[in-house]
Amino acid sequence: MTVGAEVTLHRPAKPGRAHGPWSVEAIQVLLDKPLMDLVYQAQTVHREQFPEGDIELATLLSVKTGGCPENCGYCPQSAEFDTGVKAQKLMEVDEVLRAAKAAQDAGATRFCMGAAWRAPKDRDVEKVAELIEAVKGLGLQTCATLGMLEPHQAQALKSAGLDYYNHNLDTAPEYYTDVVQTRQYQDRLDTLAAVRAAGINVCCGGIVGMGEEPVHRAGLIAQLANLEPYPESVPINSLVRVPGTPLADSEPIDAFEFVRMIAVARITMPRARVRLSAGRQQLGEAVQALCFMAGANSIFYGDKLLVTGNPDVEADVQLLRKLGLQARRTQQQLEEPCA
Ligand code: SAM
Ligand code: DTB
Ligand code: SF4
Repeated sequence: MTVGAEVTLHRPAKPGRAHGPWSVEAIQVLLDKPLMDLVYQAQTVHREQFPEGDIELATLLSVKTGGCPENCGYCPQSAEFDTGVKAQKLMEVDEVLRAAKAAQDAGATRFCMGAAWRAPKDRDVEKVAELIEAVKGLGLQTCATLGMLEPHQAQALKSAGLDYYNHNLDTAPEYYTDVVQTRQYQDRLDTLAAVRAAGINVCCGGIVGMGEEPVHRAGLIAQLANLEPYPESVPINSLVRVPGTPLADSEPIDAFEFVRMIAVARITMPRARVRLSAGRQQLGEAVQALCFMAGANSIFYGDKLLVTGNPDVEADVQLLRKLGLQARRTQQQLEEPCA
């Protein structure tokens, strides 16, 4: 079932070593493969790189909601769009800690704090540093997504114990200005460089289903896979179409096209946690199973993403059980004697 002449696209991974460069054309060749061949190739890479086969459960919390000055066309938190999201100020440490503890009790190992900022001020970073220290103290991995960062701000977050910084490239450079006009692609790359230089793990991915062409999906993967080194975490989001946002009426992409994006992310970034991210409510269980087959090994876990819904915790626990998949455990959990 293989297509024509096989291009040598899968290079065996050496953890910690950068891959690439990947051309957009080579990625398009992968995306266009017969689905079963592509998923088989991705699953082969996945098994080589993640023999334990576990699924990371990461819980999101919007610690500062709405009123954002940016105009990202997909986002319900932009002040420019009438989406019904009420702006709220930064949450207090004890409230965040309660949410983090509940997430941990439910089985999450990573806790991601999101803020609807274009770029935090230094005093915002100081407050988020307190949140990070508190959450880290529980034994959870910490992740934050706060908008654009200056190098000294990234350093401050690293000193507070931040494990991951999420900052998405969202789409290909050629399609970016169709989606966001208040910042440039290069701004995103600059923040990613500051995060990397501070020694924080990079979580960077994108969104599909925003009206982009297939070449833009290939272009996004090329950008991600050619980062030196490629991100440790790669969220692939399916657009959550929120009424009031400019992209609310986008044509949803075919579910198999979404699976293809997961597979190609796995093949081109073999050691990354590929995150089956926003949009799972619309995907259904069978497509999610196919995404795990294609190499996804992280999900957002909890009844809410930032401001929109996510599958119920109970439904996710059942899904993993039905598929015979284990949730990732922390070092601490692995060391605990079985009850
Ligand atoms: N303000 C920060 C920023 O833009 O980097 C952090 C929060 S922002 C909500 C985090 C990411 O969520 C965005 O980069 C985008 O990729 C994703 N996102 C936002 N709205 C979405 C939607 N409706 N559907 C899918 N993903 C979305
Ligand atoms: C990511 O790539 N997806 C998450 C997380 N990183 C921060 C956010 C998804 C947001 C979906 C719409 C919402 O609830 O605001
Ligand atoms: Fe603001 Fe981030 Fe939403 Fe863009 S994605 S409007 S920067 S919160």
